[in-house]
Order: sequence, then C-alpha cells, then structure tokens
Amino acid sequence: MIKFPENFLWGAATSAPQSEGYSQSYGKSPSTWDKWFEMQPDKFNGDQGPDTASDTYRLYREDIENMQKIGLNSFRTSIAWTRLMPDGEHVNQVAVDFYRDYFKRLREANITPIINLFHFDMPWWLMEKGGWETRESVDAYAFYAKTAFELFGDLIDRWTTFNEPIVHIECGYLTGYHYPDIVDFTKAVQVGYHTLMAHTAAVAEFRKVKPDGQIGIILNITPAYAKSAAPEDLIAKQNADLLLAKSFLDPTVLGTIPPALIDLLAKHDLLPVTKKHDQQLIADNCVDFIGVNYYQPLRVQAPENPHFPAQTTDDLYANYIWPERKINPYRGWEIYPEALYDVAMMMKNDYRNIPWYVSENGMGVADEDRFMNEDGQIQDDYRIEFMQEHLLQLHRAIEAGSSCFGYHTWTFNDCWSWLNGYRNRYGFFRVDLEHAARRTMKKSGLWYRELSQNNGF
Ligand code: BGP
Repeated sequence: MIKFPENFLWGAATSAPQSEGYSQSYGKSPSTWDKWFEMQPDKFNGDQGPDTASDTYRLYREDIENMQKIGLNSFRTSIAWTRLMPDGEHVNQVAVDFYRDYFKRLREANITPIINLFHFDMPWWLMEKGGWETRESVDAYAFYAKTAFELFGDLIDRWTTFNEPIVHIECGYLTGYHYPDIVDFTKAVQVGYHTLMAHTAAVAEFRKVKPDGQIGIILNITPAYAKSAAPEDLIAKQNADLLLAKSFLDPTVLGTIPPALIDLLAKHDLLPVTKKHDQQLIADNCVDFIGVNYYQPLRVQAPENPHFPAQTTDDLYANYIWPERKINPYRGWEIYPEALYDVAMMMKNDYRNIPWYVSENGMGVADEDRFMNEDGQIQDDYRIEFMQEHLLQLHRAIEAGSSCFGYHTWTFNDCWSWLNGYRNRYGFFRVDLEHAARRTMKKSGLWYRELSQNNGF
C-alpha cells in the first residue's frame, strides 16, 4: 500500500472562465475570450464559446455535494476579474455574493478552497489599453488582487496569483492560441515581465492584507529533456529551461531573475523595459508555495536553421519527438510520469525545498462517450491508470524528501477549454451539454474517493 503524508490534499482544479458560464451576465464584463469568440467563432472547436462553460454559476451547490461524493478535501478554482470588477474600478456586489456563498459552502463541506486570481482571462477593457504590454496593467492587477484579498480573505487562506503565466505569454504572443494572436518576441518578453511584476505587486499587497495567509503561483513545469548529449542539444535544453521554467520559478521562489536568462535575452536584443526598484520588489516578495501543473514532458533538440537574433522560441530550442514515447491515444500527448519525480526533486534540490503541490495533472480524452457502459457511466480505466502511475512517482519523490502537500487533478467536471471547447474531457463527472449540463459520475470518481479515504492506494 502506498500511503501519502497526513493531511495530504486530495483535490481537483478548475477555473472561473472554464466552469462558471454566464460569461456576460450578472454584471460580468467581457474578457478577451468573449470578444475573440464574437469576432472569430470558427476558431473555436464546435463553435463553443465561453458561455458554454459547465454552468457552475448555477450549479455550484450541487457541485459541492458531488465533490464530497468523490472524497475531495480541497478544490482550486479562480475568481473572474471581469465578474468581480467589471470596469476594473468598482466591485460588482452580485459577484461578491456569489463567490462568498460558493467559498463558504466549500468550507462547510470541509473542502479547502485554493483560489487563483488569473487564469488566462484578461479583461477586455484592459486589453483595449494594451493588456500586459503596458506597465499600467501591473497596477490594475494589483488593485484587483488587493480588492479580492480584502473581500474574501476571511474565507480563503491559500491564494495563487496566476495560472501558467508562460502559456498566456507564449500562446498570445508567439503561437496564436490566445488573443491577441500575434508573433512578436519582443512583446512576449515584455508581457512576461509585466506579468511577473503584477505577481510581485499582488504578493506585496497580500502581505499587508493577510499576513497570516499563504500565497503562491501556479506554473506549468517540466525540466526539458535533451535529444542527446551533443552541446547544441544541451544548449537548447538550457534555453528551454531558462525561458519556460526558471523565468518564473527563480524570481518567485528565490527572488532573482537568473543571470543566464538576462544574458540570453540581451544577446537576442530582447531585454524588457524595467523600473528602478523592480529587482528589490522581486527579492522582497517570494512565495510561500508553488503549484505545479504537469501533463507531459518537454523534449527538445537544437533548432535546425535558427534566426539570429531569435524571432520566436523556435530559434532557441526545437521540439523533439522521442521515438520510445508512450502516448495518450485520445489526446496525443506523451505520458511520462517520471518527469513528475524529476520536477519534485528539482523543487527539493534547486528551490529550497519549498512546499509545493501538483495543481493540475490529468488525462484528456476526445469523444469520451465511446467509453460509456449501458448504465450511462464512463468507464475511464485509462484515467485511473494515468493517475496511479503519476502518484507512484510523486510518492517516490516524497519519500526522498520533496515537500509536496497535495495532488489536484484536472479537472472536477468536464469543462470548456479555450479554443478546444469541449473536445478533450478530463473530469470525474461527465457534463451533458444537451441536457442542462447534467453531471454523471465516471468510474474514476469512485476510485478517487477510495484513494482519498485511504490516503493512498
Ligand atoms: C492547462 C490549463 C487548463 C486546461 C488544461 C487542459 O494548461 O491550465 O486551463 O485547459 O491545460 O488543456 P486542454 O483542454 O487543451 O487539453
């Protein structure tokens, strides 16, 4: 029997824009997702926009009962900035009532809420002013964060500032999966820097408003695995690690931007515009914990014909397909649980053994209804196997001294996912979009309850 530490968090994660629905009702203003969907609906799988999210705004009471049925003792979601502060200045009381009731009920059900402030959902009013490209966005975000801490600080002890900042930077400014869908490395770096400063400013506000609480950030991390030990491949690995992992891990956990990252950016004429006291602010505002989202490893090799200076990350490292990989046939992503062990040991050895938790891990499946039995239950044994394999590696790392305090799967209910709509299902509960978002537990839900009850398997 594999046993996890006492008080281990067994949870699931989602986000406001992917679960709430009612994306322009009850006083909520549009985010970039709402506007992008209005402008280019055909970019979105199945014409499914943010309004088709799984209806938590209406069904959260039932959802909390369902969380109890599968043994969750913690749960992560986010606050939608555009719901709480539709114009960035004034608070929407309807949203305050909704979130307070939601968080209170979670606590009453003995489910610890971990609340995140930004999950790719940039307010449209701020995007029109340049979004994260402008330094003003840092102040706007800090004001929002402070307001949220004041409004909900009595109910929420653990907060996170951002989910996967690298994703909104890369997808928005280099690869075209998020608005504004442009390719501009200089802007991408500036957007990244402002995101980091917004995070830092929010941590500074948090220390004033809630000195007894804990604050962290959620990062998608794997160490990069190089194709070979050839020097060019190792440089590619180093570049990928600097840009994708250390760019946020080092400043948020250690209080410094890695000198090697600064050198790399300088060499390619990509250094962002900064302010005089930024470095001190970063040093003074380290996090209490880290959330790690892990799905698949990052395998890299040297790019074939790189531009100099680099125009995108493709000029600094190229993706590599490992021939021996095991893949999830229903989503196409590589399955490599060992990377979770490597991340865990990296947290221990390189990041002062900071407390951390797995904030997302899960298996996406397209057309999942093909696995439904005659009783209408999805038989998702592949998902159980996926989680078990990852938990074995996590357990091994905990035994070796890594300070992991919990495991959250992605996700609780099947949910809407950006340009992919509902293509990839990840939930413990199937959501039936044809029947008022009715929820039905999958086989993995029962398994998770046992796991949580036994604190192991
Ligand atoms: C993570 C995001 C989630 C979710 C998940 C699954 O990176 O934090 O918001 O979308 O990925 O991704 P997908 O739905 O594309 O399979």
